Amino acid sequence: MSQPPPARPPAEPDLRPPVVGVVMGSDSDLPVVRKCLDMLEHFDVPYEVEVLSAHRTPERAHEYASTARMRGLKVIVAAAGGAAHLAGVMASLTTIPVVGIPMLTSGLGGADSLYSTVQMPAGVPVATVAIGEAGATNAGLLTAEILSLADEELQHRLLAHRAELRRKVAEKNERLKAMLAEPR
Ligand code: C2R
Repeated sequence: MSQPPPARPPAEPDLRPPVVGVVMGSDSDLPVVRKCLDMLEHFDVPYEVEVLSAHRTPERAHEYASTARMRGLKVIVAAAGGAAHLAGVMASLTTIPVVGIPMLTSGLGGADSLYSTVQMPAGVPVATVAIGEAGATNAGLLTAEILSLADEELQHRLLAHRAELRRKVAEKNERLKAMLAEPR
C-alpha cells in the first residue's frame, strides 16, 4: 500500500551559522526553553541547542563558554533549575552577553533558580529574566533585541511584534467593554 503524502513538507535545514547558543541544564528543561526557541524562530535568528551542566559536565560547560565568541556566537541563553549555576559559569568564561532563565522548581517554586541566577557578584553579569515560560519568551525577545543593535531588519521585525502586542491588547479592551456593556 502506498504511503499518504506528508501533511507538510519537512522544514528546510537552516544552514546559517548559529549566532545564539541556547544551553539548558537538563532535557527536562526543554518544554519551558521551547518558548525561547519559538521566539528565536519567529525572529528568524539562527541558534544551536545543547544540554550542558556546570555541575554534571563541568569540562564541557567550560569548553562551550570559553570558545563561544570564537565560534561566532553573539549571545548565550542559559536555562537551569535549582542550584542554577549554569548561566553564571557561562558568563564567567565569556564576554558575550549571557541571558539566564530560572526554571520553575517543585520544592521552592523557582526561587532557588532565580536567586542563584540573578544574584551574580559584581563583575560577571547575567541578564536574568522571570521564572518559567514568561522568562523563556522574554529571553528570546531580549536576545533578538541585543542582536537588532547590528541588524536593521531584525529591528523592524521587533517593531512589528510590538505593534501586534498593541493590537491584541486593543482587541481585548474592546471585547471586555462589549462584555461589560451587556445586561446582566
Ligand atoms: P534533571 O531533570 O536532569 O534531574 O535536572 C537542570 O537545569 C534541571 O532544571 C533537574 C534540574 O537540574 C538543573 N541543573 C542545573 C545545572 N545542571 C543541571 N541547575 C547547573 O549546572 O546549574
